[in-house]
Amino acid sequence: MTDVVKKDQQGPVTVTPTGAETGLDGSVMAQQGEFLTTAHGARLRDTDHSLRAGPRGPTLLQDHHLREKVSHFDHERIPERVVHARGAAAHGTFVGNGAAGSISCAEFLKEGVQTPVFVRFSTVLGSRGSADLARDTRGFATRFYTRQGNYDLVGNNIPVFFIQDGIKFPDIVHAGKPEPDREIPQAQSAHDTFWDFVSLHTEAQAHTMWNMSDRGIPRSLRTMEGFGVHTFRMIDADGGTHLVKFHWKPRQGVHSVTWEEALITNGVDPDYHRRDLAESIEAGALPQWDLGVQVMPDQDDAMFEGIDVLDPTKFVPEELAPVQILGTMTLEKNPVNYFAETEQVAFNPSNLVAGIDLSNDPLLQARLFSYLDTQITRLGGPNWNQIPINRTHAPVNDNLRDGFHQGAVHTGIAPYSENSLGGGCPFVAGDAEGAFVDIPVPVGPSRKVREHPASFDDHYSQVGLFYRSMTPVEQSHIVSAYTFELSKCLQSGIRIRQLQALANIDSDLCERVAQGLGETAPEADVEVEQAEPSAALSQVGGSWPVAGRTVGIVVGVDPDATQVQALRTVLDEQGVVATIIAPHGGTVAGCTVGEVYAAAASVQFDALVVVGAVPPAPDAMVHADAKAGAGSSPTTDPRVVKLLQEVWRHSKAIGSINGDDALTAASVPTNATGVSTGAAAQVGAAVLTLLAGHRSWNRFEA
Ligand code: HDE
Repeated sequence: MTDVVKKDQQGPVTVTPTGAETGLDGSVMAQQGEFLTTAHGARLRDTDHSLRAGPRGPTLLQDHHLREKVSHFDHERIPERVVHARGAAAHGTFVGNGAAGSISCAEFLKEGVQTPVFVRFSTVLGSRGSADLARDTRGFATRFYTRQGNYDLVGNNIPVFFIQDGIKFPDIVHAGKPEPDREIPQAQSAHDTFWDFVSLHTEAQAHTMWNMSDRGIPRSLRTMEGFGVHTFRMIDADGGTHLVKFHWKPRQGVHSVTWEEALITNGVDPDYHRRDLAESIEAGALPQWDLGVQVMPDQDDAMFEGIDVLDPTKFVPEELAPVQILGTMTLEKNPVNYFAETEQVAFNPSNLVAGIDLSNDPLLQARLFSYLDTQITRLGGPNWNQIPINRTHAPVNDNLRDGFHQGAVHTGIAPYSENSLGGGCPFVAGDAEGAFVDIPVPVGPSRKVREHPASFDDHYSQVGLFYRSMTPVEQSHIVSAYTFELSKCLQSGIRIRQLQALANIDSDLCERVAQGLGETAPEADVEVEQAEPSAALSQVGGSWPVAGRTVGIVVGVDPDATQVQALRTVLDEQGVVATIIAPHGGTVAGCTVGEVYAAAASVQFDALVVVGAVPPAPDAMVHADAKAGAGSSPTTDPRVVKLLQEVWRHSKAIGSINGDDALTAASVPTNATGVSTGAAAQVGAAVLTLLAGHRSWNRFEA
């Protein structure tokens, strides 16, 4: 192979379609030899000219190379995922810590066991080319290539779901996707059909509230929590069963962007999340999550502390069941090829291993059918398990045969059980051989019905709980999000119906949104039992590692090199990624320029430090840029003014090392919260402290 796989990349492990390790280098699965060939290996002399009847004549049907090349190109696209079409993925390793011992016999959770993983993050509503910072739920799907077969934990970054029964999934997705007449809006819930659905189906209010909160616009895929959503069942070595809810806790903390940052990002860098993930892995700032479970007794009524754990619109507050950490996942390598890996990976909640089983959650039950079914169309037949990224690392002997794109060359004549002609092989396995067990749990006396249990009728108590668990600044983001989204609904009936739902959730929330919409806030029309707020839900107030966070250092043509270098050293020591922003490219103050004024966007940075004077550069269009909102100043480049104004509005840390003129030009008070001035050591230390808290939250309330 002539093309190079970069250091930060890794392809699928080379196992055969039936799971046998080949031990071969991944390059055997890629292009071979140095000559251009046809698909069947014949070397080609010319790929620039079609075969024609003379240089000015018609093209001949005989041109096998033209037909093969164009025909293959014609079929390069496969159907995008009907949901979660836009995604980004990475390879990594999960290491169990053994704490699962008393609840699950799953081998990959045992202490020190290392399991390769492939994780795909996604947005739900947008199509494959949509922007990353849509207000939406994020998919968080993890495949564990365990020695007992693939285990797929196909979760989201929000612990509750829109619907209680999988039969409603096509309805919510049809409502959330772009409206079918004009196919707009792309990747957005701010439109009539979405709010029509959620205001009519009030079970959707819980998930909608999470989406309207800062959780709907994550800062990075690295700073998202993950949730299994449904309740699952774990089986211990003695056959005891436990109900669990899965959590992924990001080591970097749970952080979001502001709505204005999301809008700017979608314009200046619609690939922001996938770029951030890939670049952090490339830079060695490896994203990590702890996997944990909330454990609940496996009782016949599936109730825990008054919460119906089979209702996927409900979550269990961590105060009621703490998250017990079972191991840690580190993402270490980027995929080599987006299509082969990130696009073709096919997750399936039915991929289970011994020690983990399902609950009766009716949403989960429908998924067990859907994922298998959808791959048959998306990946063109029943053999999608044989695509390299989907291959298990465990031996496969499944008696499944033939079908489109069969990659295995099966031997023998008896692919049926039981047989005598194949010597009885394959044999069924017992407990000692690690067989998967469908754990026998009581079903209880029942009738065949299309009904939900009465406990599914409470659509509001936890939604109010969530809102009241937020700090004031987070609550005002929620108010703004509802107001924005509902103001985009053309039908007033939908707005009013949603206000009624808000009135049932929280009267303060309802009044504030109603005021923004110019409507009258209705009174609640259902009685809701108030649940205790959960402090664990807020993203404000903690302190997190700063490694991997980004700081822009804005300089003029001739800054004080000692100060710039000193600041860089302080930041580098903590693993913070510093970028020099200068009037021109190349080198300034002995440092490579990362961004020029013309290209730098505030949303790339968690903090900004100005070093020295930053007068308008020769390419500054003072009047035009000023018109775009920057304001003109004889002392400061308008692009820098704009950067500072945005960073100020977004409550990010700002520093000045003899750069006060620029701050003044941007109307940033030098003595305000989250603004530090002085020499490099002092400003660097202050910026690091502010980064650890993510934002200067109280600036929002100012
Ligand atoms: Fe999915 N979902 N889903 N979903 N889902 C798909 O499967 C579906 C649900 C989730 O990165 C599809 O391979 C039904 C809940 C993620 O490849 C499809 C129902 C949760 C991903 C499908 C649900 C999810 C998908 C589309 C209701 C969070 C992306 C392509 C019963 C716990 C996986 C595909 C990836 C993808 C169906 C509900 C998460 C159509 C019918 C709840 C993260 O099969």
